[in-house]
Amino acid sequence: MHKVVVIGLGYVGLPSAALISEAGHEVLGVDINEDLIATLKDGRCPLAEAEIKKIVENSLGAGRLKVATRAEAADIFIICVPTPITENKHADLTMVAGAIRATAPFVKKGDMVILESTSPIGTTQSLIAGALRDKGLDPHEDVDVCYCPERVFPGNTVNEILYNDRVVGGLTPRAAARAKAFYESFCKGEAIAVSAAEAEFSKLMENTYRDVNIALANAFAHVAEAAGVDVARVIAVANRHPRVHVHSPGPGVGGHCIPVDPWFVIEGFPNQTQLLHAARLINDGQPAKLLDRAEEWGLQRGSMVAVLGAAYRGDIDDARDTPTELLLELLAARGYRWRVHDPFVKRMHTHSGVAPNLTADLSAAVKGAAAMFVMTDHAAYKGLAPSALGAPAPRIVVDGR
Ligand code: SAJ
Repeated sequence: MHKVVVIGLGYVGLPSAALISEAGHEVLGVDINEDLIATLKDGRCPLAEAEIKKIVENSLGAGRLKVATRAEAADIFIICVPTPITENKHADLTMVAGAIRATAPFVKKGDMVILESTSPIGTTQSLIAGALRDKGLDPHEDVDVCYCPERVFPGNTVNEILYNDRVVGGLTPRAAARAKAFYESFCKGEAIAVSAAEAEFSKLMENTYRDVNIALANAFAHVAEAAGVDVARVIAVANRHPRVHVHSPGPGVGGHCIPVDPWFVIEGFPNQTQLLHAARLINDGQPAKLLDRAEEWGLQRGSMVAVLGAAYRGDIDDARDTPTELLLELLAARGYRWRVHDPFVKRMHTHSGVAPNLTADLSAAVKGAAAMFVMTDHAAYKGLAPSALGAPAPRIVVDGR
């Protein structure tokens, strides 16, 4: 059993810390957010996902998981902080740099340091190993340094941490083997040992694969529209081929990963990534297609529109980098007024500062709207009859899903 410090108690770090503690390790969760630490010290989990709440509150209540705003000595350190992109699509690694700077003073000879945050290829070597070297530790000899990406699907986090296979990348084979043994002590999936750079690339490859496939589906939808055929029917028959799996066209891709991670590859390798770049532009261009379509159908600028769905995908409360935000920016730029309905999302941060005007009342959102845009595949929107809107249906309905 090990003493483990988990730095960054977000959607991934917090449930991971709880699951590691459930497996019998002694765990300290660390976060710079004092309000969060106060809430957790109170025994409460601020994340809404039911399974996360259950496991976190259990391990806090039983005293297996402790939390603090500062790290302390341990054998294993795991960094799970956000890695966003800047407005100019550059990887913003300030939180990883801050986390390793704050942690390095507690790392001693014989410890293992693991980065889980999605990062550009080479980050473990440059940032993590670099910070340890600055503290006088040899990252190849004195400490085992690893990159082990999280791969969880929000909404099913606990299951995916437990049952997904893990990629464990070491700066040295010894480090990878040690990480493999550690992950297999609390995960039921297999941990596959590779190099740190291979593990960094595999994470970016997985999410880029999804982005490019969704862009392909969106491109097929544009072709189908121009050809006058129903793209959903064509995809359904194409997918009867045993080796074809066309994804679903939609209003674009959201979340903290898929619209972000391909940029980490593009930034590092601009000459090798024309396809990746094109996919990003196609997916981010989807909200404009929807609004252009409504305007072709006669939507007048200045009018009120209803936007159904803030979450980036169905039946979750997560609105990070949602395509709805891109639509709102366009609505603002073209002089519209809007209301956004979502049954789950209570707060929505927008990069541009555009107000989301959120409501959980569907009839209030739709009342007096000249058009309605369906942006999220919430189950509640499926087969929604005009009579269920609680207000006269808008004349123009654009279903992005
Ligand atoms: N979407 C489509 N069409 C599709 C599938 C998805 O338009 O056919 C849209 C969704 O509506 C959403 C966006 O794409 O807006 C992204 O959704 P997603 O289903 O790809 O899932 P995420 O972003 O919640 O989680 C992904 C997962 N990665 C892969 O499936 C390769 C997850 O396993 C990762 O752990 C997660 O990113 C992450 O944290 O990196």
